[in-house]
Amino acid sequence: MITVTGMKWAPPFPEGMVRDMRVRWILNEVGWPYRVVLLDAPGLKSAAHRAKQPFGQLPVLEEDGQPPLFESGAIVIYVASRAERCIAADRTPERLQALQWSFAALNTVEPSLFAVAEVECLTDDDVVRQRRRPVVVAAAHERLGDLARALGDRPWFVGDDFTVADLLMASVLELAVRLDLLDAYPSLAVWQRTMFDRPGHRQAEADQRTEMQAHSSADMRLDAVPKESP
Ligand SMILES: N[C@@H](CCC(=O)N[C@@H](CS)C(=O)NCC(=O)O)C(=O)O
Repeated sequence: MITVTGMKWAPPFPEGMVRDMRVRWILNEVGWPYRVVLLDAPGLKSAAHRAKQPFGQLPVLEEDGQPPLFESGAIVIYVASRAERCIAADRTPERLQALQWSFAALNTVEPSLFAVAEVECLTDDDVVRQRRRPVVVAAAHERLGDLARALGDRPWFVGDDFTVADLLMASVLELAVRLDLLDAYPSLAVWQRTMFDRPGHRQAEADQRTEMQAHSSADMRLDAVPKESP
């Protein structure tokens, strides 16, 4: 059985967007059964978890007989490759393009959006925020404009079917949606919504939200006391 590590709770802004979403989504797409183990903050930072994820983060995918795997992009690509679904055939130009666009999502688009999120949500200093905001927003718009042009009105980033490139790009673009940056690119916004309307994503999001709503911010305090099992 496959186990995916999720987080007990997150604030409303990232709820439904925490990165185990990407793993649940690809597993739903390929139809592999899995269970989710939820960690609180002490669990995330524990030595036992760091032995699987050295940075004390999630997601991690565990499977009998395999070493634990971390990095959401690596996990998504691994599942798709092994299932031979949602990724073009091995040793074809389309496979390389699927990897190329996956890295573009995680390494080119996501950091520019994260820079905006950092200024909007994680910066306490108003002066720093006012100074940095126009710079990071302009940089994010440059990336989004380039991306919208690159996709044009095609339904998929690669070939003629849904791939990991679409899954990862749509996942990353959710940050742009929540930061009100994507409305400026109507076709990209519609594309992202279409990807998120896939049943595999809808199920993953509903599951993550349900689990998080059953927990509270107290679970994510580093001094959270482990609860006694009943
Ligand atoms: N590049 C990593 C990033 C993982 C990551 O940032 N995970 C967040 C949740 S979305 C996390 O575990 N945050 C808790 C922390 O960093 O303490 C991946 O894609 O797996």
